[in-house]
Amino acid sequence: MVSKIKSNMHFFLLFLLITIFISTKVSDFSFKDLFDDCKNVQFDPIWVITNLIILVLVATIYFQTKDRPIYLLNFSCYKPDNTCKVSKQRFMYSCNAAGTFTEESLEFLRKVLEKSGVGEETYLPEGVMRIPFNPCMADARNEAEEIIFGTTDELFAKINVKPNDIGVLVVNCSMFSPTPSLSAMIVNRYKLRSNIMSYNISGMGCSAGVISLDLARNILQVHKNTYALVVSVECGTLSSYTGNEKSMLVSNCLFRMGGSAILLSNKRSDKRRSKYELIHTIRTHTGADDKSFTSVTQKEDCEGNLGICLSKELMIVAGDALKANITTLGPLVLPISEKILFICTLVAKKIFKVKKLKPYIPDFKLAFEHFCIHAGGKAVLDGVQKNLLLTEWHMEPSRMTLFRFGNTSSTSIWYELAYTEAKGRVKRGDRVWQIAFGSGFKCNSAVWRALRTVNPAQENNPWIDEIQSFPVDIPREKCV
Ligand SMILES: *[C@@H]1O[C@H](CO)[C@@H](O)[C@H](O)[C@H]1NC(C)=O
Ligand SMILES: *[C@@H]1O[C@H](CO)[C@@H](O)[C@H](O)[C@H]1NC(C)=O
Ligand SMILES: *[C@@H]1O[C@H](CO)[C@@H](O)[C@H](O)[C@H]1NC(C)=O
Ligand SMILES: *[C@@H]1O[C@H](CO)[C@@H](O)[C@H](O)[C@H]1NC(C)=O
Ligand SMILES: CC(=O)N[C@H]1CO[C@H](CO)[C@@H](O)[C@@H]1O
Repeated sequence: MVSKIKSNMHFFLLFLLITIFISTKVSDFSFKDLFDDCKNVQFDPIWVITNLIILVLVATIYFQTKDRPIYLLNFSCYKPDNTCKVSKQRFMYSCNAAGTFTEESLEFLRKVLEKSGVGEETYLPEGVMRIPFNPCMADARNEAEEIIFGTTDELFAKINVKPNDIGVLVVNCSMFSPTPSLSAMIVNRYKLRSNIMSYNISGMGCSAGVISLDLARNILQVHKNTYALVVSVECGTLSSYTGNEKSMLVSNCLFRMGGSAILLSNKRSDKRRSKYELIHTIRTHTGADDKSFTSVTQKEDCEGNLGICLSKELMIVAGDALKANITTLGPLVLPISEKILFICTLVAKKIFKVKKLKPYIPDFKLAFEHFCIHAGGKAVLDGVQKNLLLTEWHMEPSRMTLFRFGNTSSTSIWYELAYTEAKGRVKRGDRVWQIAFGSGFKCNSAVWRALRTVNPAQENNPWIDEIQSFPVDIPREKCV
């Protein structure tokens, strides 16, 4: 209803202006007359005032119901300390030393690692790498603190906003929810104000980054003139698996530590100093389907070791969720020519029963310049590339993020955006599509428009020091 009123409002405003114009008694229309008339029209003051009041009223309603623009001021990604670096060799060494894995499992781990697209310089928390292996709550909390404060400190250094101005705080950490919560840790550290609206989301899987974004966006639509701080971290310390079930070993290999913090604003005056504007957030949840629901589960194996189990159907489920949401996103973002082609193919297929015709896959490269796809694993990236017909250039940020930082869960889409910036690819007006997948099964996307050309020389992000050495070649073979 509201959106209908909104879309009609433009016409209504125009209509009103025309009415006012005509009713100022410009009778026989010609430009010369108009000019003369303007000099000596007789305004009826009461009539003019009534019209003005109506105009102001309508304009107010229009601006009140219009969605507030949401700006991203700046964001930061966490770059862990060098002591946390794990090469494949060090990883295997720790697994060996842990003593809980059989020879067969170790061999399996090694194979998965080889083909995973994960490089030699990813990071794991110390709690996981320590020998002997016995992670505890204190380790997890240390890890969380280190990542959260590291990223948030960096973010505050980048932007000129007082912690006291922040009205909304969303913290998303999927596998770890201590008491007092992670959001309370942030409020305490930065002395945020007492009426802050804080949310700690957890257990939402790898797409939580976009979910927390969507939540912040909804809150910012209601509360005027505030800033929202969104922090995503992944704490793997307590969720690493020590059993020998193959389906649960996979995520051990891929998962790495990471964190990101972003600051959103709904003040119109912030447009000048912002990097991106949020255009759409779209969420799909296919959890009603049992196959989707059970595709990623945390459970105990037969020996009672807790771990995350990835089902064989994961890739199919992910493809379906993506397709569903593309169908929604397409009409919002695609240029007219692509929409017409799409409809024509559909009509040919459905009405004229042209059997051989393949469904038309719209060219999303026309709608976006940059793609940030959740780097869950190589198979996920390959699947998306095939579905969306993307080139290697478009996949580069995602593949390099997987290579350099591993599967950093909900934060990977921010490392990818940081890569794109570090490469100097972001130009004013560019559109960016962030796609995140997660357990549940969910596929969520966020669409951004760049408000300025990003100059990598002035940026500070985890890629800057080493960006010259990318892209690297990654062996192309089929894998998990
Ligand atoms: C943030 O989401 C990630 C994704 O987990 C999820 O694992 C993490 O749980 C969420 N964190 C938040 C904040 O929800
Ligand atoms: C948020 O933190 C509180 C404790 O401060 C906890 O009780 C609650 O379960 C947490 N919520 C989530 C979704 O983790
Ligand atoms: C990526 O890491 C998350 C968090 O541990 C995990 O839930 C997810 O299954 C991983 N993705 C893949 C494809 O392994
Ligand atoms: C974001 O932070 C970087 C510092 O890393 C700074 O150079 C840049 O100007 C900031 N961008 C905006 C739009 O404030
Ligand atoms: C098919 C499908 O589930 N599409 C969903 C994608 O996301 C939008 C926005 O949340 C939903 O409205 C659609 O139903």
